[in-house]
Amino acid sequence: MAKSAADIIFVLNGPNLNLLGSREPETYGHATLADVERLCAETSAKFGLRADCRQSNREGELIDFIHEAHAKKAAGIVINAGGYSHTSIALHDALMAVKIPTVEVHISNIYARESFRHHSFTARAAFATLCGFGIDGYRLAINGLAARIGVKAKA
Ligand code: CA2
Repeated sequence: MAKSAADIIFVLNGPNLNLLGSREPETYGHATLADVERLCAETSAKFGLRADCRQSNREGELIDFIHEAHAKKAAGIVINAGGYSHTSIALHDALMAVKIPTVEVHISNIYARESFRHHSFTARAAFATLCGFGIDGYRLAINGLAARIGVKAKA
């Protein structure tokens, strides 16, 4: 049966995350964005959820995705806004406006890196943040999101 709107989780990746697996493996590992999206699809499916995965290098397009998540009555958002996490009040405002349970993910441990990465505007709009787990952070985020919205793993 087709999934209802409330079964959708939006997984949003921001600028430069399309480069995953091709550069800076010491910081971001060897997995590609396609690997991340596969992991999110598989993890979501365990809960009977569907991951709608998007990536953009443009702030406004990421805001449009957040609005679309609202329009489609998405059950949750997992977001790695990349560098925009540290700069974008507009992304923070979009997340606050839609009131969708949100988890922020960072592949690297942003607190073990440069001080300009230690603050995240988007984290203020999320109920939880994960960083430093590599791409496994996305799996953990979906597990945490499912628990938060009261969805149990299917037998
Ligand atoms: O650790 C993360 O997931 C970050 O959100 C990644 C952002 C960075 O600006 C944040 O501070 C932390 C950068 C994404 C760049 O991704 C690349 C992946 C591979 C090669 C080069 C860049």
